[in-house]
Amino acid sequence: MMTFFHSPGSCSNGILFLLHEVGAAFECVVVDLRKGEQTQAAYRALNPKGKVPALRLSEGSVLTEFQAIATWLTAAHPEAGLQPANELARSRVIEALDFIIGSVHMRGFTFVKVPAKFHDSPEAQTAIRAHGRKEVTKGLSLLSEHLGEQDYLLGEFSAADAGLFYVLTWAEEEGFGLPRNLGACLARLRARPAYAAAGPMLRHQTAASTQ
Ligand SMILES: N[C@@H](CCC(=O)N[C@@H](CS)C(=O)NCC(=O)O)C(=O)O
Repeated sequence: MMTFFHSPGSCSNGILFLLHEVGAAFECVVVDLRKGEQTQAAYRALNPKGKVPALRLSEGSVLTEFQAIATWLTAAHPEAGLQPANELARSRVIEALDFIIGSVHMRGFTFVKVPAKFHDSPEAQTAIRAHGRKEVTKGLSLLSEHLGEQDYLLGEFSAADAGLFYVLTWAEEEGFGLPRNLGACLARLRARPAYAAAGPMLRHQTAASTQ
């Protein structure tokens, strides 16, 4: 069986959602980022990058990085019907996920949620947070434009929406006003059985940042 290394409320929420979407059999191990468990030797032995998500496959190897895990999950569970139909469709999923994770998360939310990682001074942290908020707002606007009147980012539900799910949740938590269509998309995602199945494992244990 696969083992999923997860921190509730973090970006690994997107992979948890997708694990349920594809109907994967897995056990979940919580990595408490607030306690710094990701930096401890036991976890570093699994994922030297000290990040979640990570997925230990049944054969024992460990897969890291959101896009890689998402791509693998849809390919390994063709019965779920989430495998892109052709190379262009596959590239569209990667294109969307790369923007969500590489830009909206890493160049936006990282600064909003953990400015103290970048500077000790409270003034500098305020400026870093403000910069992050600008980047997130820009990202949400591009995602909204991309979504248009479709139900999901690429029309039908895809792995890209697992990424969209976690950044929209963060946007809500951090008090960003979601454009109407993104708000409707988040409600649609929360109405899917995978959301109910993921349940309390999606929620922060406290309000402390788990970015
Ligand atoms: N590039 C990684 C980013 C993962 C990431 O930033 N994970 C955060 C949680 S949202 C984390 O583990 N942070 C712990 C730390 O930086 O110490 C991916 O795509 O999976």
